[in-house]
Amino acid sequence: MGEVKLLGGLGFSPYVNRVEMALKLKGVEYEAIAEDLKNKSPLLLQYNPVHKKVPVLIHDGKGIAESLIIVEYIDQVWEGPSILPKDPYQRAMARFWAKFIDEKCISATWKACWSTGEEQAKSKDESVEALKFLEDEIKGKKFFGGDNIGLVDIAANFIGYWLPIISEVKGVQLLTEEDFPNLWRWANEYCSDNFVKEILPNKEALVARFKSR
Ligand SMILES: N[C@@H](CCC(=O)N[C@@H](CS)C(=O)NCC(=O)O)C(=O)O
Repeated sequence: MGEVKLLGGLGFSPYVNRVEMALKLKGVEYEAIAEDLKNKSPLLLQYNPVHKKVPVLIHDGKGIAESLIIVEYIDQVWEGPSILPKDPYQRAMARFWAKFIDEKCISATWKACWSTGEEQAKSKDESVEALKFLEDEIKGKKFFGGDNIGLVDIAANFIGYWLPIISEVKGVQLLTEEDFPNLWRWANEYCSDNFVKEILPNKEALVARFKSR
């Protein structure tokens, strides 16, 4: 198995949560290393000099950055439940939706919560447009990965857990049961999973953090 360390593993980050979830699913033991993003450690700068962001996985002294790439690495290196589908087409589709979530959903919904005025209105429209695609994609399925949690579920953890909390703190209505019943059901299903519950940050702590921003 080798020595596994997760940089950023003791903070609040939906991206770090993705890696924690993949490690949990595979049953990989690891050391979580805290990172102060306001005063980045020499270890972070050494292992992720390009982006200087967490998460970074350090496996036997080799560093891997970017959460989705780390999740794929974990899936390939360790035995256990598959995170990506084996079928090449389904695999490509999973990557497509994970990329879509990163590029279209997270930034738009984040901006919709934290901006004001015209920028907020524009981001809200973009968020609704993007979330509608996910609403269609999850229809009739328990998880994006089918019966089990897969890459897209892990990628979408921000939508399932963090977004409803931030929306509540900021009083912005985005992912409502009325507008997105399938996505709403998925979010509840995902957050009720035993592994997911173990890695998600405590809600009260997250609320306090966002209130103090
Ligand atoms: N695309 C990256 C995003 C990671 C990211 O944005 N991490 C944040 C913490 S949530 C970070 O390290 N921010 C520090 C900075 O931007 O300087 C990934 O998927 O890993």
